[in-house]
Amino acid sequence: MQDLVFFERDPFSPIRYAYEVKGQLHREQSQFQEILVLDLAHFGRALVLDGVVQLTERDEYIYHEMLTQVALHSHPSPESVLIVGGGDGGSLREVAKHETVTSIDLVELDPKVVEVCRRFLPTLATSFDDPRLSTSHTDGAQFLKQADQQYDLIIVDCTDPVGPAQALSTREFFADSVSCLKPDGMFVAQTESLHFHRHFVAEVQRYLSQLFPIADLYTAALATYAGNWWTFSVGSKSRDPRTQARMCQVPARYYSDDVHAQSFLPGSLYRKLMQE
Ligand code: AG3
Repeated sequence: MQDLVFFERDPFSPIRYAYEVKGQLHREQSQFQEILVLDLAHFGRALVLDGVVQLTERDEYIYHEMLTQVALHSHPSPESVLIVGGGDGGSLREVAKHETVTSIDLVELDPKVVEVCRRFLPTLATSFDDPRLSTSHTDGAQFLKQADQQYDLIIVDCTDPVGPAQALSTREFFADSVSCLKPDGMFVAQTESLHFHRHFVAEVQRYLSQLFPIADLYTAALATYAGNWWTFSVGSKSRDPRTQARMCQVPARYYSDDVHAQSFLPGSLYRKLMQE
């Protein structure tokens, strides 16, 4: 019998992944996108939006811990956190580990993503009933433009910067984020791969360095996303994100004190990236 194979349709990547599939758990067309949950042979369950793999159980913890825990540990006492996107609950699960956090706003455009992930990805969707959480289903860029609140931390856990998520990597969106952060607040976003999207990463870094006193970049190696050398871009109003304000004090499988320090791009590589 022939293997069942899922071909990823990733318009933002120059290669195409083929995943061996054990079964399809769910498929629906929401108002915004096609939502698919697959059971993959090597990677566990996967969430696929409009043909692009958003996470697999195999390495989602590396992505979600790194997206959230670095900034959470660079801040001495993060209380109010905004998550833009992140409807699968993976980033929320990480933020909820911190007892200092008293309020979490999750702004996820598509309510169906939350519904589907609560049903099929229980190891990610652990914290949707957390009493500190308020969820809004609206566009993240619009939300920030109208927000009159200030956060300690803004985390952007979005899809690729094509289609609806494009608005989340513009200079305007970053500028709105600056206005919605407290004086020692921090911004962090997933910003694609250094192998395939170097110019995009450099553009984000340029905008952040124009708007924040500190802009920086760290990476993690992920098997799931084409390009693999995955980047996380930080903008900070006062604190150096390379320095932990608190030692790691939450359960984590990948993140740790030495991982924090070593995940940042060495200075020589950072300068080369910014030159071109
Ligand atoms: N965040 C998107 C990662 C980028 C996926 N891109 C790709 N496969 N080309 C995923 C949301 C997880 N919380």
